[in-house]
Amino acid sequence: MAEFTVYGVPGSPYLRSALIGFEEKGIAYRLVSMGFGESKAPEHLARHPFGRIPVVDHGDFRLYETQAIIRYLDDVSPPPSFEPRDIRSKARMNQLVGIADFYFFPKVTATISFQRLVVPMRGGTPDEAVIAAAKPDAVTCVKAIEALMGDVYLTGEEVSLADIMLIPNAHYFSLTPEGKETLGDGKLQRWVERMRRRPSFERTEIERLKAAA
Ligand SMILES: N[C@@H](CCC(=O)N[C@@H](CS)C(=O)NCC(=O)O)C(=O)O
Repeated sequence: MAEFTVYGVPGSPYLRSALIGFEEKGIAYRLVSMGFGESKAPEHLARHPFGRIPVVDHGDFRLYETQAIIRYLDDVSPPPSFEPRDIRSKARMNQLVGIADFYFFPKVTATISFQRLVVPMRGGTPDEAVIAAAKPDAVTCVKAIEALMGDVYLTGEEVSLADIMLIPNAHYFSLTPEGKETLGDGKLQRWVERMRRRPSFERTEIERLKAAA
């Protein structure tokens, strides 16, 4: 198989989902580690017109959008697949992927987790108004996911695309005071702990990615 090159900023949840996809499949990749703000530089806009990460090159084939990347990895590699065979479990997986993409990332990660974890890292003070306004959305996300998820992984006994898309976001949230309060030791928090123990999660830790860059 041609070589995979991944462009992204270590610490980004979407980059981590893509890398977990590689690690779960045991597919080798080379990470081109970018800095904050570099996603809007002309060099990166030539790769991704929306100025986002990750972007993946597989030989001369370029792909962006994390779901598309992980589904491609699934298609070019042998089973087990990231998609459950059962039709309703697959529908549930797609539903949970939608929740991760359209609700959890913009309404929880980009607000609470960003303010609590990223802003202080850059020397700033978290905006408490942004955090307070996002708390009801976070509660809705957690309750909705807990109502839909399976007992082991999100859509059954095996890791699916839904687990891979949600874990970086849910993990960041679990590190914040609001996350600890909302998740408690409930079903979603227990799933976060289960996902954290997987080698794919350990191998994509920000410190490890930075050290390898
Ligand atoms: N829909 C895109 C979203 C990717 C995305 O929002 N990535 C964030 C990092 S987690 C990003 O590129 N942020 C940089 C920016 O907005 O300038 C995907 O699935 O890949």
